[in-house]
Amino acid sequence: MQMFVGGRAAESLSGKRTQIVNPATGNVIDTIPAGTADDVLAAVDAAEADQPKWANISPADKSRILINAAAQIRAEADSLATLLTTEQGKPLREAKDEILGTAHVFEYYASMTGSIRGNAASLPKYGYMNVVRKPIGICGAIVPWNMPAMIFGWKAGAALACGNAVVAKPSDTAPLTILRLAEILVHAGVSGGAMNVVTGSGSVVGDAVVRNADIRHVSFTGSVATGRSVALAAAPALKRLTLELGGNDAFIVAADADIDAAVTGAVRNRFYNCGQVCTSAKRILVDAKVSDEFVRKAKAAIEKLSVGNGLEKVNMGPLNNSDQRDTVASAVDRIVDEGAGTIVCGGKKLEGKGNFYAPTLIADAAPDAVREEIFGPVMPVIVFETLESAIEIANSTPYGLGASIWTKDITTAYTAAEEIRSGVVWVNKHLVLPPEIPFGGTKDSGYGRENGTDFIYEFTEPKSILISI
Ligand code: TXE
Repeated sequence: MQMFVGGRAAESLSGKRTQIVNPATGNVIDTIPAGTADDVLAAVDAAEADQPKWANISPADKSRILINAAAQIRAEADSLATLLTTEQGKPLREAKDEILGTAHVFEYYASMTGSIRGNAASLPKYGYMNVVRKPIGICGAIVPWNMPAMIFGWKAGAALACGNAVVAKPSDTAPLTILRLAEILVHAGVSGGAMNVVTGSGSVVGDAVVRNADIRHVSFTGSVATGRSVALAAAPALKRLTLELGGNDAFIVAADADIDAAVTGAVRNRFYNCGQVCTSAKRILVDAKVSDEFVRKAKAAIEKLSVGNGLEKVNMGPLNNSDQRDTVASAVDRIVDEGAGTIVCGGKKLEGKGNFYAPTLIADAAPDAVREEIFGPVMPVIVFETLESAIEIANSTPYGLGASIWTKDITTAYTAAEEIRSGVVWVNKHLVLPPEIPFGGTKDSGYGRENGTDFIYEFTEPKSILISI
């Protein structure tokens, strides 16, 4: 595939290309341009030229364009899902959910174009004050490989709804679906230069997006380490940032919970997308009174999960890249070496081509051994004695993205929701994130919010106008 500059397919000025590999087979499925800082400059020029045109389209017309793009995404859902599975690894059913979810994201933003508004007041002695929300101009969108279509939708949908141009930088292991989505947006009517996708590495293209002074806002989803370097690199240009940097969500099962529902929820969440979701249930905290039952039922459910090429009927695909599989394997090996948990099932790479790792259950995990996020198919179960200690363990990591409490008791639910320091708390659910819900974290999980109505504060800037009398 080619990249996408000024509404047109383009080669990199470098003339070089990078291979995209199917994580289930190790086969090369396509190549993409290895972009450079000059390609980012070309995208910024195109964005600068067309952003005012896009901003001046009426809210109703913007809405129609985003709705038409969503309709096209729905019409192509099967082929987009196949493309996503082939580059990312997730089972086809999950890929289709993500594509349809992405269509919904654009429908959501289509519904918001007429609601990008500030406020007004009559100020005696001074006149009428109007605060209008203006587009920022050009927004950078740095997207990871785990949910590429959906996360691109969050960033591009919000930026476009507010009248901005977008320069997107997909991950170099899952860029293809995003390239097709960008093409769909332009065909639907987004002004060409308002939609750019520059492919290439994070250290070259990503860095150039972050440092470019004409890109006034960057929304970044990725690791804490890269998020920190993005914040430092953005500082000289005094650029606004929205940072979503992963999490280590606690999934707390109280003794009074519906254990079967909790087991189903935990297994579904933890192994969804091969465990590679920022807000998946990464640490399962279970009350000692029900922990044996929980582990026994979870083991039975996990052993039923089929693992294989996402294009076949499987419950779980491979990890997206071999580095990620190595990182997961060494995290599990370390827990075993330290005697900080007992492997109940899994705990090893699977033989053959592809980045497969067995769905893994670790019982009696020591809280300190799983302080760092394990971004893969590993479910550590931590046993707790009191709700207070569960909340303390939940809060004991550097992250603060999501958490859930499973209980039938309103006081338990309320206490956990109040005291867990995270951007989202679910009660008897986990990982439910339609675009209507504001999403983002606290502590090392980053700052700023995507979606909900909070996106307006991230993707516009206020202008106060006083009309004197
Ligand atoms: O992330 P990176 P990686 C976590 C997860 C995973 C780890 C590493 O724990 O194991 O991060 O994954 C671009 N300037 N998450 O290495 O490096 C990069 O090209 C600008 C959690 O893939 O953060 C890609 O597009 N951009 C997470 C994006 O940043 C740069 C999702 C993310 O890459 C850059 C993914 C730079 N200097 C991983 N360097 C979540 N929050 O859900 C890289 N990039």
